[in-house]
Amino acid sequence: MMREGILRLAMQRSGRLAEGSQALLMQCGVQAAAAKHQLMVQDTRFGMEFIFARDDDIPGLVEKGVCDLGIIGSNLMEEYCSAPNSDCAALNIVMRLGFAQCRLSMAGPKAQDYRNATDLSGKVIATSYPHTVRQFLAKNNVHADIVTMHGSVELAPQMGIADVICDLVSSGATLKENGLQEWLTVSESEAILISNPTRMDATKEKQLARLLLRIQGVMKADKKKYVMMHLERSKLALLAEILPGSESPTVMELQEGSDRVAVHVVSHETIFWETIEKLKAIGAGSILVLPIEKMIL
Ligand code: PRT
Ligand code: ZN
Repeated sequence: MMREGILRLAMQRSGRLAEGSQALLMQCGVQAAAAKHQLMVQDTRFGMEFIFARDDDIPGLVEKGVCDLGIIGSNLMEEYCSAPNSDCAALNIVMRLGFAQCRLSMAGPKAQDYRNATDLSGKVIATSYPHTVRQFLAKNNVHADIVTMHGSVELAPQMGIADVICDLVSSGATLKENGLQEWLTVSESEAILISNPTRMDATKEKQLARLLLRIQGVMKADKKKYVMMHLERSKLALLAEILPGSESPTVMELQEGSDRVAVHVVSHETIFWETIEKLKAIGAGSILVLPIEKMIL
């Protein structure tokens, strides 16, 4: 079914992807904010529609063409595509979005000593990602049992349901609190934008290109900073080492006509206090570090 009309994106209603998705779209100048119980909203000015759903439903909505785009974690895409009957070929990863980073990892009680995938042999693994785990075991030629749980997976070893768990980890605090130790990363994950290209007409493709240009602009600008300072001309060569990406700074004479010049540069990395200290050490002064909102190259 080719759905006519406005480009429609499915995003998580609430949870770990919701805030990042909202923030990204807002930075793109697209209004996707909804009232508390609203499940659909339109930005008529930009020309896009947003559906708020549980993340688990988003790959299916995009695959069936109910929505043209979706924002999910790449872990969910992996799970969806590992399931026996999914038509994953219809889904396309349009862009990695860089937020909601985490990893799907094996973890076990601290006292036990797990190291490699082969240590899973004959064990019981509790997880919310059974298809991904099944594929991982097959790839490593290991036979183990899988118990599917939809939450509180960390409790499984304590409750005697499983020997190990395979769950998402970001800071590691939850594992620690439950006496578990991470010992093997199955896959890394971040938020991704997915589409179903077979369901999109030329008008929607054009609209998607507009959105992508904005997302790229926001993401490029994200870590970058605009740095301004005064510096002795003879020290300019040292800048590139301290500020990566500052190969071609804009250099301007100062009105008082000294050896010092005004330097403007886009730094490709976050400016930490250590970086400022290094700039001070080569004699830089009047240092200003400004955020960059958009960057279109
Ligand atoms: O209601 P809905 O079905 O939409 O939400 P959900 O409960 O299924 O998902 P949610 O909001 O928890 O996660 C959505 C997505 O966020 C996941 O699919 C991942 O792509 C991403 N993400 C990033 C995470 C985490 N980080 C994360 N830490 N998802 C879950 N966790 C959980 C993890 O399961 C564990 O319980 O957080 C706990 C561990 O966190 P740390 O920081 O203690 O290690
Ligand atoms: Zn979910």
